[in-house]
Amino acid sequence: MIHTRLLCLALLCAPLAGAAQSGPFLANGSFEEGLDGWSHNSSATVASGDAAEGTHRVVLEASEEKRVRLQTEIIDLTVGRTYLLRYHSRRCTSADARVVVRNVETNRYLASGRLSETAGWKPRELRFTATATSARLEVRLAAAGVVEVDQFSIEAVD
Ligand SMILES: [Ca+2]
Repeated sequence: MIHTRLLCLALLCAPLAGAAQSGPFLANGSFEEGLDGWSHNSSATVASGDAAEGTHRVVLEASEEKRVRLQTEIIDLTVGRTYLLRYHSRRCTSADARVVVRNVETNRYLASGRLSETAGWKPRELRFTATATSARLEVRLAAAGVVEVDQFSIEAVD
């Protein structure tokens, strides 16, 4: 009898757990599929080995004349809900380098974070509250230099 009840509970709970919003909210955040799902200009390249996660990482390089932006869409957000963006970066030599989460319609920043100058991979976290059901994640170099990035992920925190 007890076993039957537990089984019924498990069957009832399983669909609810599956319906919980769990992301991944962005595609190919670790660049294991190259730059699929990301748009970029010519100075974004995928490199193999020594990645923060998996096999691949991305190297961005900006010159004095040419800024660099790598971007992807964050999807399936719930307006008003708070999210945590995690990413890894290293070897940043640009004086103006940022990770930005932007509302595309209003053009406003929802969050902005630094890129790491350390030789080893450094994890960072950015919190943002969704103001639309999608947003844009950008990695921007607005001054000459390079940076390596990998392992972007997003989870809901409330
Ligand atoms: Ca990777």
